[in-house]
This record gives sequence, C-alpha cells and structure tokens, in this order.
Amino acid sequence: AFQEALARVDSEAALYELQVAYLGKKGTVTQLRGEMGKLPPEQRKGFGAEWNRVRDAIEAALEERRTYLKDQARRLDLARVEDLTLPPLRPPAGTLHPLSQTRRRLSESFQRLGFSLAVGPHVEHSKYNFDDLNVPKNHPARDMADTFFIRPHRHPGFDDHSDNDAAMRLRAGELVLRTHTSPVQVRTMLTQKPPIRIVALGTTFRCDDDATHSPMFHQIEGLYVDRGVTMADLKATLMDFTRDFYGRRLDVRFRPSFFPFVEPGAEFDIGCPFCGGDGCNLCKRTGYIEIGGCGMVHPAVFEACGIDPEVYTGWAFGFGVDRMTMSQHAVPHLRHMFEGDVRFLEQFP
Ligand code: FA5
Repeated sequence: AFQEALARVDSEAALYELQVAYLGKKGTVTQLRGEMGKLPPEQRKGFGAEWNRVRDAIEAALEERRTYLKDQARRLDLARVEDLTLPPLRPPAGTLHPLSQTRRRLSESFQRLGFSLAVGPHVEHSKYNFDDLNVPKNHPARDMADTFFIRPHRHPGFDDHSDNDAAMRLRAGELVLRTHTSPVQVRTMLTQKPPIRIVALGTTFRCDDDATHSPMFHQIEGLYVDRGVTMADLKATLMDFTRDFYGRRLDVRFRPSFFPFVEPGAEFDIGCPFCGGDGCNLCKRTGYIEIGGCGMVHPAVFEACGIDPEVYTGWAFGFGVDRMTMSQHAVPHLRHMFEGDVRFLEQFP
C-alpha cells in the first residue's frame, strides 16, 4: 500500500503528508511499534529488528522520492529560463506626451505638403509680436491683462539705460513672452525672399487660466508668400492638410473675422473628423470643429518686412495645438495636459 501511495505522490507537500501518515506520532508504522509490548519476550527481538528494517526502508523511499521531486522542479525551472521563444522581460517604458504626438504629426504633415519648419524665441520683442504685425499701440491684446511682459532691466543681458544698441534698445514693456506664433512670420519675411512656405510650431503665453485657456499653450503658424497667391490656395492647402492629418479630406469653412495682420481675415472650421459632418457629441452636433484664424497677409505687414505688396501676396493661418489635441481625445480640461499625471498620460500609448 505504501509503495502505491508513494508512486502517486507528485509534490513535496503530498510527500510530507504520506510521511506523517506512516512515520508521524500516530502513523501506521509508529503505532505498530506499540504492539511489541504485547508479544511474548522471545519474539520481541525479532519483531524489533524487522520493525527497524521496515522503518528504514520507508524513510529511504521517502528520501529518494523527495530528491526526485526536487530534481523535477529544478528541471522545469531551468527549462523555463532556457526557453528562447519566450518574450523578453522589458522594464515599463514611457510614451510620448499626447501634445508631443500631435506636434510631431502636424509638422510631419505640413512638411509632406512642402512647408519647411521655422522657429522663433519665446521671449520676443514687442516689435515682432505686435508692431510689425500691424497691431495698433492701443490694441487690447497689448494689455497687461493678456500679455506677459518681461522687465528688461532685471535681465542681465539687457540694459534699459544704455544707448549702445539704439535699434534694439529695450525699455520696460518692449519684451514680452510671445502671445502667438505670428512673430515668426515677421522674422521669416525679414530674412528670406519669396517664395516663402513655412510652418512654425511652438510654445506661446497669455494671462489666461480656465478649462480651455492655459497661461502656456502651443500654436502652429503657416505662411505662404509668392506672386499671385490667393485665398483659394489657402482653402485647398487646409483641405489637403486634413486629408494627410486625419486620413480623409474634410470640408473647410471660413467665417469672416478680424486679425490686424490679415485682410481679409477669417476663422476657419473643419468638418468634424469623428462624424465626417453628420453631427456628433464632439462637434456639438454642428458637423464642424473650430480650428483657428487665417487670412491674406496685410500689406502693412509686407511693408514692415521689406516685401513689396504690389508684387507679392500671401496667406497665413494659426491655430491652437492644445485645443486640437483636447478635442481629438475629448479631454475635458486643459489642465490635464500639463499636470504630468501618469494615469492620464498612460492613456496615450
Ligand atoms: C491668433 O493667435 C492669431 N495669431 C492666429 C492667426 C494667425 C490669425 C495667422 C490669422 C493669421 P487667436 O488669438 O484666436 O489667434 O488664437 C488662436 C488659437 O490659439 C485659438 O483658436 C485657440 O485654439 C488657441 N488659444 C488661444 N489662447 C489660448 C489659451 N490661453 N490656451 C490654449 N489655447 C489658446
């Protein structure tokens, strides 16, 4: 019976149970030894010797089985480690921030459409951020309530009182954190001759703070200048962009609007990329989502940049990258974008 039970044992725990059943305090073999006292004295010696032999044999068999089981377990373990077909153990890796994902996709899209990338500084001269863009001195956008001003005399590199560099003498109020990417239009037109076809993507700043307005946000700016450029080119380019970016050509709609640096100016909407224009929750059943501003470059901007408006025409557009990312993923509050909460970020593999 013991041999049969032993052959069935397939774990160290079961083996231990079997050991207790035979050799434990109340085990079968242990109890047999108690029977010895009932035997006539001349038989005791023989019985004792036989009992010892049986116990030794059982102990040896148990030990042999234990060694076998351990060996088996080790072999399984080794087999697992040596299995070259198993996938490697990778440490968890981070992913690109949803905004970075949109920024990359945007710049790739416009580069495919023939635009090159241009950059400008975050701390910008108000001449480029406002004056050369035809923004009047009394325009509300220049208000302290909308614009972050830099105090140059606190800046080691800028001396408020020196006359050394008359052209760029910086007085209080002349340096700002750029409020849009449009100053990159000016910087580009001052240094390049038409044809010009650029996009500028970057961080912008305004004294804003609510669910859809953040003090720091991101814009993309497009600029195309050449002979004979029209607003029809703008619409076609924006439609081509939707096809590249959203994978299908969406409708583009202009609504008349005003920006000092364009004339005529418009806000532009695109057909909702989720429902294709049928109306869904994400476009509030309108079939369109608002994207940004655009228009034909104002002659005054060309003149400020030394480009002859009698010879050249051009268009520009600009829109918020954060808003676009928000509407794409139905993010309820802009704050989520900048908090760095891993539970939020992990949703954008
Ligand atoms: C402009 O900034 C113009 N420079 C756009 C432009 C460029 C018009 C070229 C014509 C030609 P506006 O102030 O509307 O326009 O801002 C553009 C977009 O920036 C808005 O549609 C919005 O998506 C985004 N935006 C503005 N303020 C914030 C903010 N505080 N937080 C997040 N996004 C913002």
